[in-house]
Amino acid sequence: MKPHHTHDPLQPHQHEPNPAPPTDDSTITVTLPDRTQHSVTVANLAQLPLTAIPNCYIVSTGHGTSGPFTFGGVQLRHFIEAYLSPKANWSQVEVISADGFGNRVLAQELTEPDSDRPMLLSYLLNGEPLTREAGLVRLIVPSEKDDALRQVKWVAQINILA
Ligand SMILES: Nc1nc2c(c(=O)[nH]1)N[C@H]1C(S)=C(S)[C@@H](COP(=O)(O)O)O[C@H]1N2
Ligand SMILES: [Mo]
Repeated sequence: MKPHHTHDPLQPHQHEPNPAPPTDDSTITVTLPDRTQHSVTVANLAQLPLTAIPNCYIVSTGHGTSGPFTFGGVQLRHFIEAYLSPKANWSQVEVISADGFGNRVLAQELTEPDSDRPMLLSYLLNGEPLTREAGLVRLIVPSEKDDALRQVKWVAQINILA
């Protein structure tokens, strides 16, 4: 068992933001708890219910705050429910970019009942498709207000863990 204080690269405390897409490849692969893999496109995401969240800010400790933005996309929770059977157990999901930056989201973070500002796999910025430059598909965590360490651009892997 790992000691409790082990540094988790998917829960960073600071980070120099990468300004440009890491690759030309925008493929997204979801890995399910049974280890099967499926590729996901923006068109697949667009078939799931759309949630729009206004007044989102990207707060960079290095280069200032941008926004307000309305991000639109599929709730991370709805995405996971679409890929898993209702009885499937899962405990956390890793959302990782091709540049290695990523975030770990615990199942309990997605089930807090009063959240009207849920986490999104966002592909719309102010109603327009998110450009590859801006992330193409970006994890948006509206509850994160002090920095942007969870706002993962260029999502490439979504690993749902049992
Ligand atoms: N894939 C990826 N996402 C990332 C980063 C990164 O380096 N790579 N940097 C994070 C940090 S530290 C910041 S401040 C914001 C910057 O987002 P912006 O380019 O929209 O201002 O992206 C976050 N998401
Ligand atoms: Mo940042």
